Amino acid sequence: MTQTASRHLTIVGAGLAGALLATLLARRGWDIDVFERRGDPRVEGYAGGRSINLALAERGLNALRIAGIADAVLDQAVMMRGRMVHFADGSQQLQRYGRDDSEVIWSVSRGELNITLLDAAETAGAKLHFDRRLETVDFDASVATFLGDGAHAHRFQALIGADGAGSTLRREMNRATPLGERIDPLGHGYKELEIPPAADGGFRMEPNALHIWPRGRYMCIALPNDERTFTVTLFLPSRDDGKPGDPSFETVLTGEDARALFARDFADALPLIPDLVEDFETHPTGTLSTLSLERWSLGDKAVLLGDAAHAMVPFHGQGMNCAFEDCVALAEHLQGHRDRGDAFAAFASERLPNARAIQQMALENYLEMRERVDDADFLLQRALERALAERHPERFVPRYAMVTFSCMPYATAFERGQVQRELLVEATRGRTSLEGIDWAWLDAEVARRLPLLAAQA
Ligand code: FAD
Ligand code: 8RB
Repeated sequence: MTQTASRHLTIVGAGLAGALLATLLARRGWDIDVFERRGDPRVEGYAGGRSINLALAERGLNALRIAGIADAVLDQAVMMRGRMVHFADGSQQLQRYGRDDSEVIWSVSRGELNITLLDAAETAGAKLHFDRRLETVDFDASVATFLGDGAHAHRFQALIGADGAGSTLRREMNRATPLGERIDPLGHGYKELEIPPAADGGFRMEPNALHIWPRGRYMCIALPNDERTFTVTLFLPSRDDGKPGDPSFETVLTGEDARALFARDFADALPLIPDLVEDFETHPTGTLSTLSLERWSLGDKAVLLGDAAHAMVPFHGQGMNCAFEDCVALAEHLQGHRDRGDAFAAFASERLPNARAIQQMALENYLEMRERVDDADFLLQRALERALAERHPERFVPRYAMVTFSCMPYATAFERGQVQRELLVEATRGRTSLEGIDWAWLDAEVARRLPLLAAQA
């Protein structure tokens, strides 16, 4: 399709989504400028310094394959086969995520991933401009102003907002026409701590797992880094609930408070985190919220994607994966529509319901991770879920697997997940084991309520 004179796009933000989108579009012949607030991490080192890792799953990996960089990223990744649950009594149990090593997630370093993506974008022909922070946008004049050694006016045809949860483009679009923005704070925050390598240079815990310490109203997790460290994240309620012994960021204030909390609740992790007190006091406490908008685009002038459009809580490990899926979808809509405004609108109407679905599933996964992993009813439902998935692989796929190991629309995973959960609850009600389950009835209900996956795709 020819789009003379309108093959130019300006991307705001060279984070994960911005750099990937630039690659996808530049490879298809688009003329791309990317403006990034920070310096070039390939020159200055990755801002923030600390090693932060992310879980990469099938949706993100699929997008990286399309961009031709999946192998380069996997080379630096650590495989995570399942959850390693650390119980309060010190025992541990690996709960596999998938059927075998083809169903795993990957821990990747944000800094290294961003660098791989920036190299790919440049190789594809995108022009990257660092130390350029979007400040204001005049949509009538089609001029954006960027700051960084002075003010730079940039004439644009269209702006794509990949500038993250605190998006300036979103703020500017909202000023022009309200986007129907809503921010729902979770009421829980997080703190990152580090487990260094062991004295012999190896990992101090099982490397091929995502570690979870579920403790009811709060939890810790840890992801491996390829430098043989782990990044530990402590999630706690922000406010105190008044019950003695329930920790929150209001009561766990100092590094010593944190050490006491670990000694009581995460005793096996405490000796692995030598700088716990210092880490706790020097690292900022992060806040978590869900951002939703009713509209993502402004005519043919601007569109948002990734965290700028739909920041979510982290508990499904899908923020980046979803942002990458957005990039593939937007690139396809831009190729497929003659009119750019139509492409933006079609992109938003495809992705908005899917973003809502993963945002909701991410909220639900916090409960599952922090309190349900060691609950008897939950474990029985889990056992039945595995049995049904084996009996009906073409119909019954655990929700976690639909989200993590497939690229079916999130909204479909959400809907099928509801039906499956109802079945699991009905079939296990009042039971303590799978003995005596009415398999004939269950098999018939599965066939009746869950259409064949191939038929739905
Ligand atoms: P970002 O990656 O945040 O990029 C935004 C970019 O825009 C940045 O480079 C920023 O400097 C730039 N920018 C901002 N404002 C301006 C401006 N005014 N002008 C120019 N540039 C600007 N997701 C997962 O899928 N799995 C995980 O395991 C996971 N773990 C996470 C762990 C942590 C600690 C955090 C914080 C997030 C995690 N996420 C994870 C979520 C994931 O990081 C985000 O969903 C993803 O980075 C979104 O990509 P983005 O490009 O939309 O935003
Ligand atoms: N943002 C993850 C999962 C699901 C694991 C499971 C959960 C930390 C901030 Cl909390 C979390 C998952 O259900 O067994 N997969 O990947 C990543 C997670 O947290 C990331 C590291 C994180 N994201 C602000 C902190």
